[in-house]
Amino acid sequence: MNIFRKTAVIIAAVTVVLGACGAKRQDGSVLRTAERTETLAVFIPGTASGSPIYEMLVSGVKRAAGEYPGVSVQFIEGGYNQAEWEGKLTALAASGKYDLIVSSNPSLPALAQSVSLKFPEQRFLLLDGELSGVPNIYTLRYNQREQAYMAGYLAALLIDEAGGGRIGLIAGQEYPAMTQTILPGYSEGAAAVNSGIAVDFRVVGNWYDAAKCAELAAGMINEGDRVLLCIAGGANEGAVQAAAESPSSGARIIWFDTNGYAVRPPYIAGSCVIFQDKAAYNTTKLFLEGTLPFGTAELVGVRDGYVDFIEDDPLYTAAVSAGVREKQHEMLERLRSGSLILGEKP
Ligand code: RBF
Repeated sequence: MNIFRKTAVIIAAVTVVLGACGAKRQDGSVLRTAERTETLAVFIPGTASGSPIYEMLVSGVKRAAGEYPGVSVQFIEGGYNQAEWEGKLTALAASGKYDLIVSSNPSLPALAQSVSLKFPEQRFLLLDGELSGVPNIYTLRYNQREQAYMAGYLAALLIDEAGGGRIGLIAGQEYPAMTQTILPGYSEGAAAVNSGIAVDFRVVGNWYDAAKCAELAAGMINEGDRVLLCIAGGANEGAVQAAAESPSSGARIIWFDTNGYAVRPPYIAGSCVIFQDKAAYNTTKLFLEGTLPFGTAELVGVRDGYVDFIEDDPLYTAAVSAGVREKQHEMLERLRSGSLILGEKP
């Protein structure tokens, strides 16, 4: 090895070792993990408890920040009055206290962009939303066509096994990701099994009212819905209660975002998950290491390890017949291997 190659190898090795210790300062020197002193705000658009997607946001950021002794995180619940969110975000930015505001919601990118007009230095890390080209905002969202397709496929398999019935989807509210991606993905998954199955779509009107959701779900079950996909945050428990109160109907719930089998066995027949805890952890760490690509919008799905269906839970095995599980597994393997490709928009 000549002297130039040797020097290059040594420089590369030193860079790798230093790089592993922490991020670079603007002058090129390296900031070690123990020296990081950022203050982060996690803005929860609603309340954390009961909403799987927000619980994962909180745990992921907590875990990342916990690896840096000097980094502090404040968790702020925005509440359910969506008209107040922009004002609350503006106050956080105006305080000048936070190096980064982390949040999760499809409506957040537009609000953050509006806040940025007054506070262009404020940086945002936004999950479950999309906006590219704004230099202080980074977004990451999930392929929810895949996530919803898995739910629809299972729902239709269960209907076929039961000898008929409708499938339902209960949403907290109507929003573009729901009407343009999740609902069509759910219908598409069901149609792949049986094109004759009708999808009954209903809206609670908020993300917390379990009593209203229970009433809605009971009505749907009475009218012949046998499988309900519930995406209504804290209101979901109402649908679970309605299914549990009508055991003779055979009604089953499909859980979205996290593993929900243990919520009420054996009424939860499927869990179509996004790994938002992992996304929140990884992206917060990238920020703390100085390498989060602000200005970009990422989309992650099954093949990236961020969307999947939980098959290895004994509660799933107990709740669903081997025949249905086998067919669901065969579809999941096609998605995981890439032989079935579902782009984000159906
Ligand atoms: N999902 C929840 O689980 N809880 C919520 O409080 C909640 N609030 C939302 C508010 C708005 C304005 C929008 C557009 C979506 C909300 N979602 C909520 C849905 C969430 O972003 C996501 O689509 C679902 O969790 C499915 O992954």
